[in-house]
Amino acid sequence: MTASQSLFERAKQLIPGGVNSPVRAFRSVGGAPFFTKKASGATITDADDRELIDFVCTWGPAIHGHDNPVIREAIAHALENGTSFGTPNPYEVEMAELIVEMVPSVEKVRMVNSGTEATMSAIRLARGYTRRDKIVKFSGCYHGHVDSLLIKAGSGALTLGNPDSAGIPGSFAEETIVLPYNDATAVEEAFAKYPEQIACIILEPYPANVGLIMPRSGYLQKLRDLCAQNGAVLIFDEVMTGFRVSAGGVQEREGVTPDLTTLGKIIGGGLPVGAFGGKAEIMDQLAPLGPVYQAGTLSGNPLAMAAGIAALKLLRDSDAYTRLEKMGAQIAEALRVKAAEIGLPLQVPQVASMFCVYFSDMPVTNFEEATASDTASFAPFFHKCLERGVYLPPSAYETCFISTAHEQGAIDRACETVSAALEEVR
Ligand code: HOZ
Repeated sequence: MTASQSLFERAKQLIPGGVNSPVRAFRSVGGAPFFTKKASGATITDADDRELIDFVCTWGPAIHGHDNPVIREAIAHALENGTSFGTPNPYEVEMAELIVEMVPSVEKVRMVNSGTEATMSAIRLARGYTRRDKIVKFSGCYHGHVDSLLIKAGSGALTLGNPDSAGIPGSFAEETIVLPYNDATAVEEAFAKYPEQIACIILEPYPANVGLIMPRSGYLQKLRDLCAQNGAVLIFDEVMTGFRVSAGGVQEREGVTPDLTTLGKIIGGGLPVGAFGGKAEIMDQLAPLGPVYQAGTLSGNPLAMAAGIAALKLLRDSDAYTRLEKMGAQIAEALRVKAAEIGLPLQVPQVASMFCVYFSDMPVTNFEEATASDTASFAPFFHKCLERGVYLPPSAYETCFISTAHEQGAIDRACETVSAALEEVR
């Protein structure tokens, strides 16, 4: 028995499914997960000393690769002064200044501890601000495991076949209107059907938990206009895309300004964090200024803030996005060229350092098309890559991430590997 197998056996006795987050369990690709004992740069090392080029990047946060020396130094420096204070601290102010400087729509921001907390708090704030109950989300968009948002959700919920989780009261679900992504008419109809009842529209502006879907031209601006016309709050969930597709996220790339934005992953530099921010007029509805309650013992934790500040400054003060865009384009092109050469129907959406593969002959524009793709072919592709030392997310519905630490060597090796794997699964 390998060290990973032995750890998994022990874990299964004590931890449900042996994992602390379901998508780690390899359920949809088969086999057992490996356990990671260390990670450095673009590489993770499993409990059996196997080295893998990592395209999961801790599901997004590791944009500078693992164990980046600048981030490690920032954490070590903060650690000298303590781990948690329960009072305001100077790091929180610097973090807020950086987020406001870099994310176009954010005038004020509050730190939380995860992306789930950020989206949960943002929809409460939208409801409190508008004094309305209904919310609109899109099928396949995943916003963490928030009750009202775990309906037609993506990510692990979809991977495991539970896009509508058990345990959500019917009365909660009734307040969530689920619409198809990329269909502006459906949104117009919802506003007509529920006049002055919709508090907010929340969406991943580039849905990245059902593969990776790009918005149709003009779609995001149309949502912006419809929210303005109908007095609803537009929330961009940029937990995955924030600081990933550009310094200012999708809103900067697309030139569309939401009212609120949720953030996470990269802003923690690898430590647990989340944030939500936006228009001061809305944010000032939060306690202690306003009537919308939201709190957290570890919010603004000094270690997480120090790590996140270092990560954001590295992005702001370098050519990281140019390099990431180039690496993303190279690997997507390698996949497309190989698929064309062997006559395999394959779609490879890619934006900056995010990409995915759909085994499909049609471009994928929404949840229905994503789930209609040949997801069964993903499992052998995943395992062929893993056998050759390339770790992709263990689900057809997750997005691959590249870090600045990948460099040319790792990308060249990965291009060869994914091409060889495609040939074998054809
Ligand atoms: N947002 C991540 C999935 N796309 C979270 C990973 C997890 O669920 O563990």
